[in-house]
Amino acid sequence: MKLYSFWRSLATFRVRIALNLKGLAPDVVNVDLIKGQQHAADFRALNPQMLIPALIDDNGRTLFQSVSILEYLDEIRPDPPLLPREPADRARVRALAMIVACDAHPLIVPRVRDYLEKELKLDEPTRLKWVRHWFGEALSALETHLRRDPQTGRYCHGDSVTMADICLVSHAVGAKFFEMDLTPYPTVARIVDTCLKEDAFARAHPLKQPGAPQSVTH
Ligand SMILES: N[C@@H](CCC(=O)N[C@@H](CS)C(=O)NCC(=O)O)C(=O)O
Repeated sequence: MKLYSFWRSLATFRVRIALNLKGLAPDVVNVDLIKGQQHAADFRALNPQMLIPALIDDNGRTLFQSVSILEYLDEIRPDPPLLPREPADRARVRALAMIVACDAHPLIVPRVRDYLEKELKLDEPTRLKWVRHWFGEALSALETHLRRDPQTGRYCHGDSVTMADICLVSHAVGAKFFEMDLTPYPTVARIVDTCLKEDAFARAHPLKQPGAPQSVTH
């Protein structure tokens, strides 16, 4: 397998966590999003959306979209499972994951921030306000869901890691990159701290990847 990755990419962070949980270690190809390498012709041919992650599987097929890749990895390597067994539980886990992957993350990615800067001419404080707003909206919704639902346990759903935790951690780590305080979201913060103590999460952390700086301030 081959993973197209960049240290800072939160969507790729999700896939790295799942790969670690499943004991898979693909070759890694760096796509430097800061240098704009996602727009290079060869990568565009691979993923017309010009986004990472992309994963080439053992049969040479190119997979894209992080949540789709998480589901794929779970299907080819069911152990440990990333989804619970019961349909309603699976729906809850997917819904928590989608708050991050479908509703929040798309609003803060480089192409959106570039558009705000270069097309709409928004200054940096205004752009930061945008990014923090959308991170906060999702954190607040996640906190409410997690705090009030008795199915929340050590992790987002019971006492096993699921794809909800993977997405939650990617979101919280991204929020920290923009210097957001997680104190108003204590359940989120507790679960994220628990996950990041685990090797599969810790090794996948953006700041542990090749080329990453020591720390990030947006
Ligand atoms: N929904 C996609 C999002 C992929 C995405 O936006 N990836 C970002 C990095 S986290 C990217 O490649 N951005 C490049 C750009 O915005 O130009 C997924 O979950 O895989």
